[in-house]
Amino acid sequence: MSNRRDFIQTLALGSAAVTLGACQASEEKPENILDGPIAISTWNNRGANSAAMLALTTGKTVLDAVEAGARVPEGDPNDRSVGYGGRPDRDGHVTLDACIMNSEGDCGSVTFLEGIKHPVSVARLVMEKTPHVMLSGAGALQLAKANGFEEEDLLTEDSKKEWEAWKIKEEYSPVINIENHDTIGILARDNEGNLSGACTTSGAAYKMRGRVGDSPLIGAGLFVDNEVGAATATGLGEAVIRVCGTHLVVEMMRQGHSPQEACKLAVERVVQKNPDYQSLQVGFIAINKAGEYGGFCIQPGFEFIVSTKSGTELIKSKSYIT
Ligand code: SD4
Repeated sequence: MSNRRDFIQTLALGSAAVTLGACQASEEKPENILDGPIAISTWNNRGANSAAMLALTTGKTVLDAVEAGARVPEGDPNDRSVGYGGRPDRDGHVTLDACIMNSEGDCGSVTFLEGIKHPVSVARLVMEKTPHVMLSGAGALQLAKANGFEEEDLLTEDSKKEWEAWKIKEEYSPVINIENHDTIGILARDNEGNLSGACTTSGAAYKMRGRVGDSPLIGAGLFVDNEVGAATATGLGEAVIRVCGTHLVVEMMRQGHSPQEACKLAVERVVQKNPDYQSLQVGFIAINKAGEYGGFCIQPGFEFIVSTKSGTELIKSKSYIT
């Protein structure tokens, strides 16, 4: 709570005049409203927000902004949940999932993609250059290579060593929180209030070969409706898929809830549908057209990062379990 207040004070936005548009029906008091271009990402993806803000403030589109943001952790070998350096499946293969969605409702997605460092850009290719929404595995790789993407080994020495150590016991027990989640979901809003989003991950560490999580699924890991708002998810994909998590968040915003309240309601639905919720993490972040944002998760430990022209703030998410 104080974090949000501080942030709003820091940015001196208390007097910002904002039209609430689709969310005006809400009885809830608007909070966390920001002016101008905004980037918001899951976890401490500061570099991603910087890239997105650079794009938003240098004449690029809001779609360019989320793609540029998502590419930052994809290219970072030290980010063990995304792209190059991501933890492999149980057989030692790095398999990547990503999606992207623009303010017109166009979307593209790749799942089970191997050997390409920037799956979010391949997802954009699917959206812009094919009649489809989703391509998987060999087909996605074929499209990427046909469009000039270079095939490379994405398993770094460090990731390989960790996987070899894991193989001694071969227990699939994903640690529930920040210790091994830093998948990026990124949402952005341009000066005119147009929204886009992207989500990219190497998925759950040491998953079964072929496993696909929520991150590349439109409506689960990411959803954008430019009339209302946008949402993205992180955490245990299976739990997010079961409730069509981000579609649910956006629909809650359509009904008049603030992004904060919508994320909370979606987390409560995850909790209700997953009796083992105490042992798993799911976090949602959301933004609406007015520039209001929010986030909520099951376990303490999830954080998200918000940037405007005036500054960047890492925010500890409120959680269902306190
Ligand atoms: C998945 N949701 O594949 C992803 C994992 C994740 O931070 O978010 N990690 O289930």
